Amino acid sequence: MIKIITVIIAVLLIGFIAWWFFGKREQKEVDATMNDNMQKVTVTVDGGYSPNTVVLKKDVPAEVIFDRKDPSNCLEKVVFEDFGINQFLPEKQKTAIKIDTSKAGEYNYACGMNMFHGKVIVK
Ligand SMILES: [Cu+2]
Repeated sequence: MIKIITVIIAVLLIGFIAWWFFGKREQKEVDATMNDNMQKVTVTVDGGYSPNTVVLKKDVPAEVIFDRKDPSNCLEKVVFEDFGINQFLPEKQKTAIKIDTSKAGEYNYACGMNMFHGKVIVK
């Protein structure tokens, strides 16, 4: 009987963890807006990245502005491996990061510990 209860609890726990990591984060795509011949889009950093995916136009200078509201040092850095960017984001501030839009593609980024992920799509 104890074994069955243990198994049930383990399954519930695994289900909860899976939901926490994969289910909760909404996956919405947002297009950048044009402003002075530049496209800009703001990503709120608060328990993850929102919106999770931003879409940029190819060959138009672009900035992704990270608005860090989260106090945890987990999200204090944003890393774009493809661009060699490892940028510190001061808390309660907006940090603009220039993105190279010369090549179409999907570029993933993550927090410094590779726990939270977001994506920039250039097309
Ligand atoms: Cu982290």
